Amino acid sequence: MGFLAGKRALVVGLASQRSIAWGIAQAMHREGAELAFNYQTDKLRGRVEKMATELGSSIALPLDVATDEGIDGFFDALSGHWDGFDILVHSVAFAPQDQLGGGYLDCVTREGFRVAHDISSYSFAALAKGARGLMAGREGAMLTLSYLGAVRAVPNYNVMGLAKASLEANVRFMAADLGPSGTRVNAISAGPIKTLAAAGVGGFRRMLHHVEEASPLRRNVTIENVGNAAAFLCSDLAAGITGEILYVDAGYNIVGMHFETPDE
Ligand code: NAD
Ligand code: 0WE
Repeated sequence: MGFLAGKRALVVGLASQRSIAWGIAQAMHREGAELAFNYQTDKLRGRVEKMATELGSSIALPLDVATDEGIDGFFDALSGHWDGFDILVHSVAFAPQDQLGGGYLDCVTREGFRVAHDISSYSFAALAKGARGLMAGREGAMLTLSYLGAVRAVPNYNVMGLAKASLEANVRFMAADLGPSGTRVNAISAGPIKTLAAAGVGGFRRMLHHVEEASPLRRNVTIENVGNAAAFLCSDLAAGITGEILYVDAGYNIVGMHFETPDE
């Protein structure tokens, strides 16, 4: 029996077969969880419904996290399918394109800052507010996805780094708030992976190459690597872990300096 047998997981942020959310959903399905999904736009509906079906789920509902009405309507609709659930996965980030290429101060604007923080950080708390009732009284878990730019200055990541720093603080405040109700809250800080969100980013291939050279494991991570860690963190195997940021990055974040090994 899988280590998520009997658990229901809502996965927010599935867009394609390359999505980190897809790696997470596959691992959770393999371990016996029942799944529900959202799709952000009507354009994504068909694709998300098909992927849901592949994992034995018939629940795919519209949700754009930009408005409270959207979030309220989503949980109303979800409660027609489920009387409660155990796991919330938040795999959502967005900043306007003009925020992500060039020097930080040249790029950052009041509106860019607002949107990045709203969609990439506040939305996690907003979903938790909506999910709270349905998740209460269980040994539940919430999980979000962060990136190293939260704690280091990474070229071009710019205001998204500030939004991820806010998201990581959100994890700690939510963990402290929800712990007494039995809900754990954690994040995975993933290494770079070529997904749709990474597709529009200039120089992404160079970043992947750099991680391959400099990380202790001398490789990039996969959505399967992230998915397995996510399934663990959201399972009772991780019952003692909350408020944590777990790096799934082939060890890249621990390196202070790197020399080529002789055969490289
Ligand atoms: P992705 O494009 O597959 O997923 C991003 C998702 O965000 C999409 O499903 C999109 O629909 C959703 N989204 C954006 N704005 C939304 C809104 N207003 N309402 C609802 N949904 C919205 O890309 P991904 O790389 O799988 O990203 C998932 C998460 O992983 C993000 O938080 C990202 O910051 C994080 N992350 C990605 C990487 C990477 O290199 N790909 C590394 C570390 C962390
Ligand atoms: O969090 C992310 C990507 C988030 C993201 C990506 C886009 C591209 C398209 C947020 N908003 C947008 N808006 C768009 O219009 N990652 C961790 C992947 C990523 O993105 C980078 C990176 C890495 C890594 C951008 C610059 C530098 C590094």
